[in-house]
Amino acid sequence: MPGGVNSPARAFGAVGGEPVFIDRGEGPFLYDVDGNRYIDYVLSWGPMILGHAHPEVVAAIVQVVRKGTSFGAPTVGENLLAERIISAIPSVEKIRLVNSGTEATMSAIRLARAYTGRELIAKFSGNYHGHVDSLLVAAGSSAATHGVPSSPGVPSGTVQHTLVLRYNDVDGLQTTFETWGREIAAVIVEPIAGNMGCVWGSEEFHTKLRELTSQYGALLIYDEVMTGFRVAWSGAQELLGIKPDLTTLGKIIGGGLPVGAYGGRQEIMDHVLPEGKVFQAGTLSGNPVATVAGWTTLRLLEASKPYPQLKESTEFLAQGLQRVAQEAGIVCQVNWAPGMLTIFFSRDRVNDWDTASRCDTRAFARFFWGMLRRGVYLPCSQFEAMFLSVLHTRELLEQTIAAAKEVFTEIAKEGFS
Ligand code: KE4
Repeated sequence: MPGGVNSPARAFGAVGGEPVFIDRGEGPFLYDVDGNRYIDYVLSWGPMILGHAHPEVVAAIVQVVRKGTSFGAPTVGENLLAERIISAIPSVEKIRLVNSGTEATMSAIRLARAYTGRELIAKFSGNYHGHVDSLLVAAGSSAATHGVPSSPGVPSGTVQHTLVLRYNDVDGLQTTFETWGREIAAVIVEPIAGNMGCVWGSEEFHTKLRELTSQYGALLIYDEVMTGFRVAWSGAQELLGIKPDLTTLGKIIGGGLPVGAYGGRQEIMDHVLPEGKVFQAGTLSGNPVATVAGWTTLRLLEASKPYPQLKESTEFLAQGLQRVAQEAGIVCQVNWAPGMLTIFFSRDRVNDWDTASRCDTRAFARFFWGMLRRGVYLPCSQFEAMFLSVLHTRELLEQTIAAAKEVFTEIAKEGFS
């Protein structure tokens, strides 16, 4: 397998050395094949908000899988998952389940172009929306990590219809729409970015984006693959108070199995085949095993609504990390949202790709390895977010902060600042 991985995000290219091979997960922990235990802040890049191998999720999967894995025919289970997502997110009136976040964003883009009859798409540098050709331009996540923000193999003809704007640049939005507004089919955005590291879109930015897309007849697509059911029950759109036209989802809605989704206003979604003419299909879309894992995860989240606790835990960890870095003489910026955070090795506040890309990635790599050796498993890139589960107890957060204190002290002695 290229690089020994099935997704470049897992390769330790940005931090050096060989990836750890995981044998099993249990709650907030991972255990590698040598039996070492780690506090897991990757959580499969977001899905495992309830922790690994949650007994009720496992039991639901076992019960369903005994009846067969996939039929290629309608099932009750996919309707239950669709209904629960629709009931959770007011802007989503109708939804199509797919197998990944990439399929969700790819389909949402196609739908927006068909619905508006326009071709131009706008995205933001440092935002990552999966490996869709038309969106692999100035992308974040492992595209940025491995220094290929615009990938070989993407024809120039494909990306000539993609405008790349600067995240949080309100004036840039205004200028772009004054010039191109009537030709833009959709703007796709990570409402709280995670793929350049964690960066909030400002209230002014999101308000202006919603105003301009409405004014010029472009669709607003909130890519909540990462933030959906993580930062709040109804996602970042609940925290921001903005109603997008379409929302893309993934990760948590599959509970660790392959599920993505795109949904939104019924009169837009009714253009999707077979209701409408926009083609999109998938052999395993909505399959019984993946949908029951997702449905059970959402049922448990809805029952416990752990978001106040998740916010409090993330704030506690963010403040603790910032404090011990300062005490060790290490300058860094800790950006956080409920359930996710990033330690940026930067002197400047990080609020877009330009500032994120100036981080000291060598310092990050040194910090990463120091924490790994102390049993704390972080995302292997400066341009990713750490994730918390509902099982990351205060005790585990304190252990993490103590480990960080030791590592910051170590790297300060090595000349990092
Ligand atoms: P997937 O195709 O990987 O399921 O989803 C793509 C995607 C779309 N939109 C957002 C906001 C995302 O964060 C992602 C995927 N995120 C990366 C981690 N930042 C997945 C990790 C990986 O690529 O292995």
